[in-house]
Amino acid sequence: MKRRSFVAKSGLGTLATLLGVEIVYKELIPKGYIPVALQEIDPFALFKKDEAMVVLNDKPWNMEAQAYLLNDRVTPNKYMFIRNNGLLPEKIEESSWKLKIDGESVVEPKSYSLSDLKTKFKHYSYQLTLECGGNGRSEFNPPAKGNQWTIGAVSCAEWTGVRLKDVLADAGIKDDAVYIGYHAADMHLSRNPTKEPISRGVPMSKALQEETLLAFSMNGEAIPLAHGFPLRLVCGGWPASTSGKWLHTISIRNKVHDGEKMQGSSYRVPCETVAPGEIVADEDMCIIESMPVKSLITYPKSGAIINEGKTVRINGHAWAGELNLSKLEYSTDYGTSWKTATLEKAINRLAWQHFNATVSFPKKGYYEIWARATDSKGNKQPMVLPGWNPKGYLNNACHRIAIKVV
Ligand SMILES: Nc1nc2c(c(=O)[nH]1)N[C@H]1C(S)=C(S)[C@@H](COP(=O)(O)O)O[C@H]1N2
Ligand SMILES: [Mo]
Repeated sequence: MKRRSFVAKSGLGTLATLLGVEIVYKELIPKGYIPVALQEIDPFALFKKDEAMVVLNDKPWNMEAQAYLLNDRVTPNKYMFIRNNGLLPEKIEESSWKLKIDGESVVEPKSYSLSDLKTKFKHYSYQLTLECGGNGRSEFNPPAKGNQWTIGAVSCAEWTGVRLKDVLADAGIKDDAVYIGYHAADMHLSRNPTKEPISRGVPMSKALQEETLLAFSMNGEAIPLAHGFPLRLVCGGWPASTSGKWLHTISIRNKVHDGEKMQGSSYRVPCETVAPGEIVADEDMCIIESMPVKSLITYPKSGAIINEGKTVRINGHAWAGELNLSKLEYSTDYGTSWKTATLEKAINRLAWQHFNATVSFPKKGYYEIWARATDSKGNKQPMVLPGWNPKGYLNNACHRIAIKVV
């Protein structure tokens, strides 16, 4: 995508937010005129992303990593995918930011400033895997509409904040609570203030988990704007769409949250497997909860060239939603035989687990290395595409890299 086309569509408000300055005389800018600074926007510089990240869309911004960029144990901002459903919030004032707890099932609606949250509640840090439900969508056939993610819509950063359960307990939860829903400050693409780009949530059991955070830091710093500054809900192991960015409200609901993108085929898949392309009735669709078992070979880069007789050490990560991994295997013969890699324990629950193996090849030629993870319940990644669904979610097929031995 050309740089100019990113910019033509971004608004002045977004520019002001990103640059951190007011655009003086903005009301005098002629209609249709693109300010010079907007023409020169470099999304990589703006979001502090590595230039090898791949932009899938600029309105809204969507950017993914490549496998070899995700080699760090803890994902730094520069390699973290961006998935926005709407436009970035245009004005964020940290000092006046409030988190409201409301809903049918709150005992007493309550508001907290960021400093209330930071001073009244204990802080916790966890490394949490966030994978977009649509990661891997590009491979489905018939194709699924939406961002054509390949493998790079996953991250595992360290998030610091307070536990959602501590804040909910402070406000008081009624006995009939079943779900929480988030509301956030980003804007609908139509700029219609009565519409929300996304407002999803999780059942109380997930909301009350120890690792479910109201986070104000990522990797030891303020959360970058694109990832939800100044406050974000983080629900590790679940579709990352449940981790609301730019969070201003949590509603405690007495029913399944019915916010934007909770219904229809949004973040829902057929409860039972269907044939590719089949039309699925609404009542036969189920909300995606814990993400399936998956892994990624992050070193070497696909296409690596290795000298004959040399071994190569492969590295990667594996994750399985709410579960731990029991095994990571790799194959160099298209899945005919598998060897076991060394799999480390997770640093905390819901963090991805690192693996490595030393791989050798019998002779010169083209090879592929395939990785396959198994979770603690014995579920294995499929070697090829798993169950088709209308929106192309949950593709957890084995990751494969190409190797040339010369
Ligand atoms: N407020 C808000 N929160 C949001 C989104 C959004 O568009 N707006 N996108 C969701 C989706 S679909 C995903 S996959 C993750 C992406 O998080 P990231 O951009 O920090 O990687 O944020 C989720 N939280
Ligand atoms: Mo997502």
